[in-house]
Amino acid sequence: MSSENLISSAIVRKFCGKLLDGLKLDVAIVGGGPSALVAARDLGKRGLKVAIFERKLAPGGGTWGGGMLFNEVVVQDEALPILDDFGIRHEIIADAPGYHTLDSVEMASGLIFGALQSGAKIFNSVSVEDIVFKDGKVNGLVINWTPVERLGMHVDPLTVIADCVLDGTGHPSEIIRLATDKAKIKLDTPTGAILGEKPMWVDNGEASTVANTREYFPGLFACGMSANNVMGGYRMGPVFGGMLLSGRKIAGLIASRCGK
Ligand code: 48F
Repeated sequence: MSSENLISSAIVRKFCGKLLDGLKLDVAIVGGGPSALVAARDLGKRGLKVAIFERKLAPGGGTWGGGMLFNEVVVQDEALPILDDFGIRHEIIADAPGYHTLDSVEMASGLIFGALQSGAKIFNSVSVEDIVFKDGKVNGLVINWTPVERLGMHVDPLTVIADCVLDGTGHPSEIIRLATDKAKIKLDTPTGAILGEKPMWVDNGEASTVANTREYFPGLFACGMSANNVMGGYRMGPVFGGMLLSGRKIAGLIASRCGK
């Protein structure tokens, strides 16, 4: 066999094995932002079969660009143990007690690396376009290649079955939106619907991100900005402690749901 052929067949075989294994999961996570990456790592470490489906080529969500493309972000004291678990460096801000800066590229790459090293899989350039909904429960995801989605090609998708689905899609809460629009489910919110994100209020937004991180319908969970959008929390901009703590909280909730 030629080198060209050996290389190509190795990639195809390896990827197909990974995809086959990813078609039935304990936890299917949509979106690879910071909250989802922390959740994936914590769940992977607990031995759960978990995969992230991320629309973009590069996972990491809103972490890469820092604040307005100044590639530094801020976290609070409470989130430092999570950064330390991933081996991501941070620096105290002398004149802002309780706050620390870190390089946003180190954060994005560190979170991705940590999630993968825990055993979680990441399928990038894959968009989730629908949910599997059977017997009154969310049972999984409907996936397709992002280029297929972007080009509007008429190509049928594949499905992933999962015990738990985590919406980590950020501000739009895409999966919970699909569930309310198409499956007509009532969420565990005061109105049964998505309340919608409020404008910026840093301290309030950070606290509500963690408080709003939970299960909103049997088998359907939300973390990060998605949770905040569902429960009408405030936004907070380039401070990321709440996102990291949200990922850790949801992993704990899902793991106890799965008996791990
Ligand atoms: O928004 P995002 O970074 O998620 P997050 O964990 O973090 C929010 C912060 O980055 C920032 C903030 C912090 O203060 O406010 O915004 O809530 O990442 C969400 C990821 O989900 C992907 C999207 O490409 C992004 O990388 N995504 C969204 N919808 C889909 C999706 C979908 N339908 N299928 C696959 N991926």
